[in-house]
Amino acid sequence: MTPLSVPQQTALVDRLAGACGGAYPPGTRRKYFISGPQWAAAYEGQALFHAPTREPVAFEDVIRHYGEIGVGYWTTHDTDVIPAAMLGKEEQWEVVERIKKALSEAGVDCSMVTTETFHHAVFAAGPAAESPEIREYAAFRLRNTVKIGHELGAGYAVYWPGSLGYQVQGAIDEVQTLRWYADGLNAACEIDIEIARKRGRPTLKHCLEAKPFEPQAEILLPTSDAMLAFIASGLLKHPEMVGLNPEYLHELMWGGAPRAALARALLAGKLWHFDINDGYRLKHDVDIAVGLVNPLDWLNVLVLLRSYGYNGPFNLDYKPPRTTSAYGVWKVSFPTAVDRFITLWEMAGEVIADPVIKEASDALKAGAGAASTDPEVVAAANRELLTLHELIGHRLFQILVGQHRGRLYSL
Ligand code: GLT
Ligand code: MN
Ligand code: MN
Repeated sequence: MTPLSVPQQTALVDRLAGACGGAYPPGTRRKYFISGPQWAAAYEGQALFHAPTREPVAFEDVIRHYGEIGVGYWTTHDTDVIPAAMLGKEEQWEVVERIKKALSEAGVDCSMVTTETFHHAVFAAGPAAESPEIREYAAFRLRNTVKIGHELGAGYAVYWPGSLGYQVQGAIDEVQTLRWYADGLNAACEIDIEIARKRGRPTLKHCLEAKPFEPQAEILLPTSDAMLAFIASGLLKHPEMVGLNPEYLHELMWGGAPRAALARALLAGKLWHFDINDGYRLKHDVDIAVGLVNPLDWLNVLVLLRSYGYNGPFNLDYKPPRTTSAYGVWKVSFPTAVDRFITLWEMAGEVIADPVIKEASDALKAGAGAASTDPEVVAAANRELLTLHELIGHRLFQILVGQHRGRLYSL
């Protein structure tokens, strides 16, 4: 092949993206409760060892692009869109008005707001540090985000307490820190109740998001299960207002099974919001797009969520790789992530309706009818039935690669 100039490269990306086929029209994409984060689309590719590879982008552009590709919901941190110095001041409401205008022009709704309690220097020791003025500032930020959320029409608030932890052992009192963290959430819930009453709106759903490592060395609430225990600890004044926003990769990072973590959240009635992405076990938070690493597991996750009627948002908490250009973010990153999600969601419907899987699952549940308490007899009676577990695994693979629809390889 001959070397390609930049305009030729763009044309090639366009042509090959088209050649992939299988893209859903924006109207189809909008039928799903899929949200696009401001921070994901505006990510410039920077990291501890990495300089940015993309230029800054304004929220108006992000919202417009989401609308164009058919992502109907938008999510943001307070400081993604409002500089920290402006928060709580009159000027913040001018920005909020600009956001409302951009959303309405793009036909996009704000579904979730979240408070950044990890980037600014004031949060060096986390949002629940010993110093009362740091905690008072954190509470102000949480309350302020709730106000902005109501103004933008959001239904959810997310909290990622990744800076709630420590670098140096023994330096903080974990019990006290968790109590202080609960005080912050209580402040957010109380102002929410007040505003919701005044505006005649429902209160927000306040969702905790766990990540097992980063940015603190040790994290006080590292998993969704730890958060369920925290919600039930008695420290929250309104535990019924607080649930979970698990992130697929964050459960995988600690070596857990995301599907099992989601099942535990469902059982507790706390699966309210879900960050969708992909990545690797026991590695850092690479935030790869959904389905690019673990498509079979993702299919199974969506079978679980469809089976148990999850109807909350799917938030594209995915960072376009540093190798993708600003053009590629909208040409490739987000549309293809959305389309893989939709495909996997529809395939999950096929799994649920699949006659082979259905008959195998029903048979497993019917058991062998061995009228005995002798384990030898019971095991022998079920011996052939249990082979169906592996057969179900094979059938799921066939559905993933389309063999159930007649895709054949003849050698
Ligand atoms: C940060 C984190 C994400 C969270 C965001 C919400 S912030 O990017 O890594 O997983 O969802 O605060
Ligand atoms: Mn996340
Ligand atoms: Mn992540």
